[in-house]
Amino acid sequence: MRLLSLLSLAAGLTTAVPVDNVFPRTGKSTSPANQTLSSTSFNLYWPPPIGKCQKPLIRKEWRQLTTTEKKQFITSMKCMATRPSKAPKNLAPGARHRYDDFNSVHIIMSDGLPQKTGGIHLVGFFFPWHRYFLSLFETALRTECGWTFGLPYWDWSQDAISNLPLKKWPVYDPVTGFGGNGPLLTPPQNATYSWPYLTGQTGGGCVENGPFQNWTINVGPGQSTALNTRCLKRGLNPDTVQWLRPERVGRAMLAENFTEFDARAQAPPDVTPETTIRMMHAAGHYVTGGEATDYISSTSEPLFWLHHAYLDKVYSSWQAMKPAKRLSDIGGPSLPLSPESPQVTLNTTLDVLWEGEKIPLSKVMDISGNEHDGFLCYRYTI
Ligand SMILES: [Cu+2]
Repeated sequence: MRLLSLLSLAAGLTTAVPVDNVFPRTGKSTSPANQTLSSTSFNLYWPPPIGKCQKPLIRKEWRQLTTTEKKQFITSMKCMATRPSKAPKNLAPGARHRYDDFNSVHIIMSDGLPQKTGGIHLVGFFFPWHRYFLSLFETALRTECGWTFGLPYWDWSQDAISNLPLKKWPVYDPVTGFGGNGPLLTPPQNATYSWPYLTGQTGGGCVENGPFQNWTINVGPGQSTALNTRCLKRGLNPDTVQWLRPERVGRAMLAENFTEFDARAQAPPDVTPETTIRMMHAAGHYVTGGEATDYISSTSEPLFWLHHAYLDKVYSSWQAMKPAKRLSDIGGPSLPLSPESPQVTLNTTLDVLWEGEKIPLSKVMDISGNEHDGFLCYRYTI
């Protein structure tokens, strides 16, 4: 019965989806004209290097890195927590190292969610803002901490159908991954700004193995950037796996316009705590649990970057299906939980504080930097 309903769901999604295409800027198509999306392996495809992005940085899935590359990446990530902070003391008094700096930008820019007065979540520029933020972190890893590739991504949809228990997921491997769970806390505890809905997490305490066992976070939780030195907490949560299945990704990929895509990937317009947690963006944080469930300082969790890189991969793949339209399609509210607030446009400003220039959103619409006078130049592996 279960299998049957799954198959019928898959059948619904594998219906041929006309993909008008493709890359009018080159006049050549590199993808099949009648591409279809399947629930388990929709074919993501990319333009060849074009225009000014001739040598894109390649962002690979975590499993595609060699063991040596995985170790190098973790070393670079940990290096960020050894380089001295450059953040202005008045804005991030607790920041001690470069990782704290990025965490502080996310914390400060998330401010306003509880009061609905601002922030980078549950707004129409959620995807572009995080895209810009990730590219700056990727640059810092490369220029300050010796990483030589693109930011890796974590395709959790592969894990979600692997039938492996969470502790066996490659990203949680203590030797070749980011390490595993913390001990179970009784009673279970939520991170400061978790939405109220959080059951099922199996840990909650400081991570007990792997490279981030002695990870030191100095800012957060929640909205504070005052000094608060602490460990990284995790509470792996198997209840969230159902919301990370490939069907969820496929459903977002089938969205006709950006606001629909955003509603399927991030949050529906009538968002509530209960609906949010079932969306793949939040579920990809909640599966790791602990600090990752803090909407404001979820950046404390190193897997933040790999999770968001995958979301960005899905977003850019969706754009690549109809680039003529989707590299300019944006919308949604400018204030969180406020559908009546002014709509986001290509001119909406993206602010990353001291980590980079304020830019119009249009500049990050195209990951190959050709449209809207962009500057990004990377692509994802399939
Ligand atoms: Cu965020």
